[in-house]
Amino acid sequence: MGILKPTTNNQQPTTAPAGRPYTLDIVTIFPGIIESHLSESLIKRARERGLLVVGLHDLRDYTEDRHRTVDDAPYGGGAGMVMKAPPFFAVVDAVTALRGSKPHTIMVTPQGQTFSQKRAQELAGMDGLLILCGHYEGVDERVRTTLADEEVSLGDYVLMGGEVAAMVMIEAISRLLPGVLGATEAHKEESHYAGLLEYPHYTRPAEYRGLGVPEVLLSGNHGLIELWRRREMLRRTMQRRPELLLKADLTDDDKAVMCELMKEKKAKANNE
Ligand code: 6GU
Repeated sequence: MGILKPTTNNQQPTTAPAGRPYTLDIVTIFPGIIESHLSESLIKRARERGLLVVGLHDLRDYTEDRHRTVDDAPYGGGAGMVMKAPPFFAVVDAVTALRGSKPHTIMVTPQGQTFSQKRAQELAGMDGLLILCGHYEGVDERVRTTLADEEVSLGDYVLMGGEVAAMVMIEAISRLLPGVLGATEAHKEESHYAGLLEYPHYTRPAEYRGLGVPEVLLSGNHGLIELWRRREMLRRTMQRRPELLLKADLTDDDKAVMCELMKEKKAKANNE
């Protein structure tokens, strides 16, 4: 498989793209794993609307031998195989020619810096991205040092290959591109909501198997509902991820609510 062309359809984009589309190039020996992910739902729609242009590149298309070999035994001996440098150099050259300049290049590897929402935001602000997925025991060091601008990991555990990690990054970045999310969802990304966990959501029925819905949500009083939601965001964040509060944008009202929540908690503990 060569380059996956951006999806074309006859529909007019519902929103005109703000500028040039974001270009996302992915290099892998398992393009099939990633292809389905790029052809569904939110990412599919972003491509159809011209917000996102995707190139999926099979590393084996850039080998020169009959067997399309991408790995070899390590110099110095030892178990396992190492992914060869030349196919990576060739594919990066091809992507550079295709896009007019070399995109910011990320190697996904458990040795990288841990991925985060903040990094996703920064990467979404670039023109595009080239993601290199590694496999086997490792990748020739010259790929990391010469081709990759950075190495990124999802966390402290080891996956079999970089494809799933790349998909996580693609999804986190794509939803932040201008126009990809609807107005309401995009609003939540803004500072008011950022940095805190979400409040609980409910929808009909109002009672199900004896389980109710908080009265305030049925009241129609939007001011009270806003206050309740903010309070529940603070409550959840305090309970589950208190360290997030250090970086969150908190108003004086928030701090007052947090004091109340702490008193509530103390009173409860005393009653038990
Ligand atoms: Cl980016 N790659 C692999 N192979 N394993 C991982 C990872 C990446 N992030 C966490 N574990």
